[in-house]
Amino acid sequence: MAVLNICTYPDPVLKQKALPIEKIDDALQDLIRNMVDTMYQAPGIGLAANQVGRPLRLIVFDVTPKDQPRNPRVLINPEIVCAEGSQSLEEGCLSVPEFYSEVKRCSKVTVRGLDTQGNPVELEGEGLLAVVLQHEIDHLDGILMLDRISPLKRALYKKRRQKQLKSKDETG
Ligand code: GNR
Ligand code: NI
Repeated sequence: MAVLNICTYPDPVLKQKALPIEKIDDALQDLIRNMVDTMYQAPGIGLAANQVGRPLRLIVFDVTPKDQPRNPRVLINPEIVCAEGSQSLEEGCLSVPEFYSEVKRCSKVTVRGLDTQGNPVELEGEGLLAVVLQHEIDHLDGILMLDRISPLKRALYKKRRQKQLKSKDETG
């Protein structure tokens, strides 16, 4: 089991558009396992490859309630093929430390991609699952939840984060 380092704002890898995966090889299976371990250890309910410094189109997620058995899900080259309705849910992001905000998103999405064996899969999600799928696929396009809130809230967070990083730097 290996836990990877999670990149945080303003790491430039978070703004990169991730490239499609062309080969599902052992190195990729390794990355997938490590991303799943990293997600559970964080703990988080989703993780995109950009967040661990690999700009590849790969996401893992698990929205199962804590009192139920884990069900790690993996999507390679995920694409939203259908989106409808709207909902606002409070979100957090492992790459945006100490920030929570409601984000308005579609309430129902259909996503297509490949599973770990390269088989095509289609997944429909509502509620929290729909949110996580949109949040993770945003990461693959270099978009953070910060880009989906009001400019004022964003500016306030950026200022707070800069101070936080500066004080960390000073104290070592
Ligand atoms: O762990 C996470 N929780 C979460 C809660 C509400 C909406 C989205 C998320 S995703 C987040 C993990 C993360 O940063 N994934 O990219
Ligand atoms: Ni995130």
